[in-house]
Amino acid sequence: MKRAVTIQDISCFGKCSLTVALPVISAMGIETAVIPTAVLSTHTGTGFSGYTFRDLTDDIVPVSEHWKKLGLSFDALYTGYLGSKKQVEIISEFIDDFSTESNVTVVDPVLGDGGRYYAGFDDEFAAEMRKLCAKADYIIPNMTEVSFLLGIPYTDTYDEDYIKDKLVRLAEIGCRTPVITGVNFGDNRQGAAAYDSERKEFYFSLEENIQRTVHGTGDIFASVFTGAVVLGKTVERALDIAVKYTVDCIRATLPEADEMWYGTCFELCLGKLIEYADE
Ligand code: PXL
Repeated sequence: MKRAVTIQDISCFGKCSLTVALPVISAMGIETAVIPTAVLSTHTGTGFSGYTFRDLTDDIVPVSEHWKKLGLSFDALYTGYLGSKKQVEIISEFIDDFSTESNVTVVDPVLGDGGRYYAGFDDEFAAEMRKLCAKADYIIPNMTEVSFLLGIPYTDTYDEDYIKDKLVRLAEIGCRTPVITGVNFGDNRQGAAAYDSERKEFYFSLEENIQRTVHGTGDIFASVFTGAVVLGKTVERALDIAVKYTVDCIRATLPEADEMWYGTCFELCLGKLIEYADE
């Protein structure tokens, strides 16, 4: 059986990070170990204020030391939302310890959305995250995160050449295959783009653009993409599966007015994900 470890926070309510990655990757038939980096009462995005935050940075090294003694190994090391610069440094060491010739490292550099940082993040934190990205085989930023990682202004208006140029610049950070999410060329499509810097090939996967923003779609996309790569899918296929599933989830959330304001109803689509992973 394939085995991944995902390292990110638990937002106890709000459907993101670990409460998405664990069910999604498990549903793809992959054992999913976790290292929770913090426990929050809710996510920090739109809709919530006054959330609690318990930092678990001090637990990461002991977990890692124990796993080293046990001789554990993983087919994927997948990081998401991380709470502090110190935590990024520690996780960077974890990646040094657990990455091998045959496994993959996926870094979702969670920094912000809509041109703005999430609460508590700034340029210094982005610089630390950029160093982590240099160690990854795959990074999965949205356009806001691309702008913070590259130190360029955020824009939501661009063409294919703009995206290709940014993908090449992201690869220059040191990551083999950058993936940009939320790509939309101003028409009725939205999706993701990737660049395999070894093969020098670009891939675009675009589906219907549903004109609603729901929280947690980045985590759904990154989890499915990671699972697909672990299952041995090509970058092109992993991109297609992750885009298709994310769109399914957004579509399934539209009628759920009670939940739409804080999260995405990915649970309603897990059955389809299993089909996509088998194709
Ligand atoms: O969805 C990314 C994410 C993960 N974890 C926490 C967050 C967010 C985005 O807002 O606040 C705690």
